[in-house]
Amino acid sequence: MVTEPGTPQTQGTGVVLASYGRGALVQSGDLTLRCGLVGRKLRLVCGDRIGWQHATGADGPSVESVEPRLNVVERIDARGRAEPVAANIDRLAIVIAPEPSPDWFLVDRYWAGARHKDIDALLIVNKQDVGLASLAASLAVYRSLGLECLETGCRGGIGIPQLLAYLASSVTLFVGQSGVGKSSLVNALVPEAAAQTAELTRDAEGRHTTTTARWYRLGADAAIIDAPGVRDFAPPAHLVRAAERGFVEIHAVSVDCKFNDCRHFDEPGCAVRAGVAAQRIAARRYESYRRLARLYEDLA
Ligand SMILES: Nc1nc2c(ncn2[C@@H]2O[C@H](COP(=O)(O)OP(=O)(O)OP(=O)(O)O)[C@@H](O)[C@H]2O)c(=O)[nH]1
Ligand SMILES: [Mg+2]
Ligand SMILES: [Zn+2]
Repeated sequence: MVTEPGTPQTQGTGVVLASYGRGALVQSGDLTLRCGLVGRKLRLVCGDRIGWQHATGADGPSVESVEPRLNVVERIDARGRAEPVAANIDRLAIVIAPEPSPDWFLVDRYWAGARHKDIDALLIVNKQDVGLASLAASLAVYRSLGLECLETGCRGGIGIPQLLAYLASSVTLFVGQSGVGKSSLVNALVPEAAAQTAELTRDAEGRHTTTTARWYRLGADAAIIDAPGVRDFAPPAHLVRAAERGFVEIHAVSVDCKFNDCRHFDEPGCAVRAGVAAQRIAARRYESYRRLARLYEDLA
């Protein structure tokens, strides 16, 4: 694009920092623009790559086009409908903490969702200053399954340089229960972020909280997206097989099940249940698998 010296830039490309109903906050080079949308069909989500234009006589810049998405991470709302959270993600960082105590089923669902979309996953274990002893046994299971686990503490900056190095050259979406410290981590990683943490925004009941996904640039070619504490998150496909694929250890032994279409519930000759009985597969992970598989059956 060519702009004459002195004239304001009238068009360009950029990334959606945050999406609102009929508008979006866009980063285009060094410009941060509040854009309207052209056309009624355009639906944007945080992380979208877009083209914008400021037409002569128009009130302000508008988003004109969206590049095809590499992927989109969705949550399932109360009515079972998929709602996009963010697009063009390289990695899902699942954040947990000793307080609020982890919902391991939710962790399993996030990880299964990432696997399903071929997105890298990372477990961030925050609030190290509070003490992580209560989580050690569960973390050992995830580490043995090959899930990277990094320990951090926003109080005292523990593990922040290591996390920063890990997140280089990629776009990472932070997810996890409300109050685990996602926004606090974003502020520790990107000092100018001013992400809204519990101290800054309190809802009617005096709690926190982040309400929309927000993109933050992390050096030249990396970014992190702070998402609201998503209580309900599900991988996309409504298939039992999809649930299975999300669990590395279950998927690995399923080839030895007697039936090809074994759901690993109560079928005879099931290698997965044999693995659980022999404690090669953690019973709690198997329970997560069953809950997710049943959820898929209910949605189908
Ligand atoms: N002790 C301790 N407290 C922390 C740490 N990180 C965050 N907190 C506190 O945990 C509370 C919640 O932090 P937030 O960053 O708002 O949590 P969040 O995950 O963004 O929450 P939602 O936006 O509601 O999803 C705040 O009171 C933080 O100060 C930490 O490493 N140690
Ligand atoms: Mg937050
Ligand atoms: Zn089976």
